Amino acid sequence: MFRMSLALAAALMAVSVAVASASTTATKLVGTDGPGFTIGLTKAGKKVTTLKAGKYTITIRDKSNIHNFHLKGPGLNKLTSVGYVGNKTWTVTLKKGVYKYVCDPHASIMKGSFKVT
Ligand SMILES: [Cu+2]
Repeated sequence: MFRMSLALAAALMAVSVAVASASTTATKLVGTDGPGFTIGLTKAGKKVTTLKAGKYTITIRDKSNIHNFHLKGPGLNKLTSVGYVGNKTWTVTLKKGVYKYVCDPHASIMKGSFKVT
């Protein structure tokens, strides 16, 4: 009887560990600005239009020293500096609402948005 409950406890623990690690795995996104007058956010190579609320890892590829990547939305306001060129990784928690990304010096033409549900 004792053996059985121990085995059961071990099995339950294994299940809860698996669930915990699955829920903390962040979805990967890629944000790119430059080298031309373009800005975008993709998930597995596709343009992001909607996302589920949760944790995300965003790799920013800032390819130009005249552009930047600025992401704003509920509980979030992150940006690279205009002069910066290179990659940055942001770990963010996206909440329900609309998020917008722009290149600050060219916000009228370099912009995009997506909805988090
Ligand atoms: Cu720009």
